[in-house]
Amino acid sequence: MQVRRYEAASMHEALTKIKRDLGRDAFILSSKMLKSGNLPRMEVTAASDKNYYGMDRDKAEETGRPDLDIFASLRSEVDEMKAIILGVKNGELTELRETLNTFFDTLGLNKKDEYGSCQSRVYYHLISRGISKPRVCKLINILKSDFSAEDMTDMDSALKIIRGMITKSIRVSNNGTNGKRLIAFVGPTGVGKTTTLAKLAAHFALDKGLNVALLTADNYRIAGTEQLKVYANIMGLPVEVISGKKEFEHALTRFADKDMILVDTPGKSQSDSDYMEELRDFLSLDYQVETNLLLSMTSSLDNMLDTAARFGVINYDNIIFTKLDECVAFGSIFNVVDQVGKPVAYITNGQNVPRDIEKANPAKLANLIIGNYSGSRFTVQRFNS
Ligand SMILES: Nc1nc2c(ncn2[C@@H]2O[C@H](COP(=O)(O)OP(=O)(O)OP(=O)(O)O)[C@@H](O)[C@H]2O)c(=O)[nH]1
Ligand SMILES: [Mg+2]
Repeated sequence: MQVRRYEAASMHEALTKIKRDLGRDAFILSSKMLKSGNLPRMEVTAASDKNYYGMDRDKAEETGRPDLDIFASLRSEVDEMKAIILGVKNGELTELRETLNTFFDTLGLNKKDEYGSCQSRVYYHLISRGISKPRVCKLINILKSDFSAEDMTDMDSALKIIRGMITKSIRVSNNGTNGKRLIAFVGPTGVGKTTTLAKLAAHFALDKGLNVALLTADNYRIAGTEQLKVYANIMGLPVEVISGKKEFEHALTRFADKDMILVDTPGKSQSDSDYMEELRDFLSLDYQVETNLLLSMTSSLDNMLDTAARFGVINYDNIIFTKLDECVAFGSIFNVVDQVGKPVAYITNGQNVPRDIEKANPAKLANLIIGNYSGSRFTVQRFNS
């Protein structure tokens, strides 16, 4: 096998050179962008199963020169490796060594004692819960700096300390507790905005005895308005469909006597920038609005973070995590709140209206995030009320 390293301005240029030198059967071992200079350059390492004479291995064996071929091929590999090593600048090697050291240190692999191995088990456990690698490293580094090795005699005690750190990092907020009586629900399509609004309407109107009205800005789809009207009729609450800011303001005047007004919004792709602008304009009122962004736990972490960032233009107040009942790992909750820094208002855990909703509780969320771990066994955890 021949291994060769190429530098080129683009992948296309590199592939052309590779095909020319190593033939059509060549394959890519690695590729990376190079930092040096102003123009982007790529480094591509490729290999081919042809020998130095440009023949397939089978053919070389037929011609009776395999030893010579293997020797030539090995020499070529050594030359290529030499070129790669010489190509790495001294500073980069030091940087690489430091990065690897920090990583091994975080994992506890630099220490051969119990403390070290406990750390690595904690690391892998937290990763398995869906907490991102940088956050796991951050948690373990705090753990190491704030607690002595004696405090972390086993995995249970280390996880208990981490559970405490996560509990402290989660802020909560309950709708209406900050004095705002106008509460809006925004988020991507199908996350559970209308269902969650209905659950909270029942809680405020039926359990708390508040005078509640419902508004929906979802006038795009008949089903969107009908769904809320059905819930409003069952609960005996007034509901209005509003199409635009003027109608919104008029409805607010009409509902001036209400203790609480809950506003549903239509789900649309967050990549629709016109929609985000419309929504921002719609919610910029003389009245104070408390806005909840709903994020579904069935979404990937990248999608949740992207949604949270895009809805950032409307400066929402709280996050509501939905569909926890459909999940077994809850690390994303920590990843999102740690990155976004907004309080969590509620979590929802099922389709049943009004039952499947709970106020966010930091200790309970931290328990869910860490998962069940007792002794040396991890058991799959589902959400239980
Ligand atoms: N499993 C589960 N399903 C849920 C939960 N909340 C809502 N759903 C379901 O998710 C689906 C969509 O819910 P909706 O409330 O219509 O979602 P939406 O965000 O209003 O949707 P659009 O208005 O179309 O954007 C429905 O089938 C709900 O029953 C939850 O906590 N768990
Ligand atoms: Mg809806």
